[in-house]
Amino acid sequence: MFGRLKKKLNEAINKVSDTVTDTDTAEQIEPAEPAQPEEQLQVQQDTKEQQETEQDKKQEKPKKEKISRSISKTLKSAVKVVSEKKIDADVLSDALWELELVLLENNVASEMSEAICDEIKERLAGKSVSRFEVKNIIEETFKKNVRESLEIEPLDIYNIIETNKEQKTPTLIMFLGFNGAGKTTNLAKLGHHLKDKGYSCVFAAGDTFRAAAIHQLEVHSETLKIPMIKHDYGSDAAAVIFDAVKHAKAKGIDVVLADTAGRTHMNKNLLEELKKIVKVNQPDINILVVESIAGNDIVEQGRVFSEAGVDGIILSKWDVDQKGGAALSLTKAIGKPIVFLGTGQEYKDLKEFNIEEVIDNII
Ligand SMILES: Nc1nc2c(ncn2[C@@H]2O[C@H](COP(=O)(O)OP(=O)(O)OP(=O)(O)O)[C@@H](O)[C@H]2O)c(=O)[nH]1
Ligand SMILES: [Mg+2]
Repeated sequence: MFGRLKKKLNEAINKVSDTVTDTDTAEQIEPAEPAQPEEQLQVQQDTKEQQETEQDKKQEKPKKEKISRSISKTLKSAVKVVSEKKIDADVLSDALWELELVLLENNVASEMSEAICDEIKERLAGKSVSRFEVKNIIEETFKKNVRESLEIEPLDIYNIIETNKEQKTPTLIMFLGFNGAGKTTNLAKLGHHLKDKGYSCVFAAGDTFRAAAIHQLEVHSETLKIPMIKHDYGSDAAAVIFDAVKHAKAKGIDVVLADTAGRTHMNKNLLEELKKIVKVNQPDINILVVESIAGNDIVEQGRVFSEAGVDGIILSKWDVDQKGGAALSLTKAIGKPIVFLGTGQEYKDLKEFNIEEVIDNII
């Protein structure tokens, strides 16, 4: 995940850095001195020279000291000459245009790509900065924007479960999403995860639509030793989930994990059915499962399923190395947090989402 974006981003950073190759010398000579705009540098230099000359007049310095001072002066002016090499606005524009294309190709939403490039331009154009600083500024700007897009109020599943437990009510977590997104598999993984944390669970076989869907969940139920409530194929999904919640209340089970049929925005009936399931059962948490490999489609999926209500996202198939920017665009588009990453096909392959880890993965 993000492998290609990372590679391209580094290529773009190198390209912009190449416009300031000469400033490498400045870094070697005086790495600690922050680069400054030309005028500012000149003013500072002049003031310093004035002060030094006045000081010289006041005190008669020994000859040796004067020599070392002149060496230091020569070094300083060398630094000044090389760090005065400004970044050419046109060259920078070209490089940033390429960076923007790379971001777009990787499904980073156009508003975010534009914002990143505009900010980099503002911070670099016409400035005298070292190659090292160019790299830092580009990385910083990118990370800042990614962090902002992912920093949405988190969904604390465990807190919701605990609060409901205090009121002796089960927590209903319902899985929504496109056909084949990974709903059933990640539902089973979450069941395994919650059981590991000491919560009791029951599955609700709410996909009464697709042939073999009930059987698929039943296999997970048997393997994980988590009970399951099911009706027949073709029956009312809202009623199955309702029964599972009733069962959980009667047995003091902490969490109901409800599967639903995969559906697309093309299928109005199935979307209406989903809204009905939500209305009847009022889930505590609706989890939208989207494939991280689905590209920008997931933004559209997010918007459609938001009509039924989405509280959090599971990004499935994170282990399949593909374009990653769409995930950032999705959270920004629907304003809901990514809660877990699906990282494989085994029960253990569910990872709590960590912003900093994802950011470090990109750059
Ligand atoms: N590599 C990988 N495969 C996954 C992941 N999550 C699910 N899958 C696979 O994706 C395929 C579809 O998963 P399901 O859980 O059946 O998807 P679904 O959304 O329930 O599908 P429908 O019920 O048909 O809409 C299966 O082969 C899963 O093993 C994941 O995180 N990584
Ligand atoms: Mg399914």
